[in-house]
Amino acid sequence: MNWGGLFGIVVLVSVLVYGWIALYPSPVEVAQVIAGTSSTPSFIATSLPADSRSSLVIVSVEASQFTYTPKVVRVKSGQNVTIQITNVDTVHGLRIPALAISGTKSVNFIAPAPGTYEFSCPTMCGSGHREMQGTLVVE
Ligand SMILES: [Cu+2]
Repeated sequence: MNWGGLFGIVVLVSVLVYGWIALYPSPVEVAQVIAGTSSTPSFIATSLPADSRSSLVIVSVEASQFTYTPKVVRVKSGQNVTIQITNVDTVHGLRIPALAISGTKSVNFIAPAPGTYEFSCPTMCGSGHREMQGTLVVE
């Protein structure tokens, strides 16, 4: 029997188990962070400045011939944004050329640097198709 090898394995397993218990987030912590109710998420690198952590934002936009409601969508830089598109009459969608994204039901993106980004309809939807424009304002 190699007692030195056995001792090494016991020490290694102990360190791994301790590390897992000490570092692994509990389901409650995960839920608090997802819900945004945790002020100090212990398992996220706490050295990150608060504003660099992306938060989930869902924005609803209605698309109809030939406009968007609302026509202006405001988000904050760094936010993880999903724009959900409700097509009222026919298939429209939303395209943001500056971000190289397009979708007919939803688009998801990390809000870029502050500024204004035009969006428009990616689907030929009728005579007023070219009028379907809006603005994403990133603050
Ligand atoms: Cu269109």
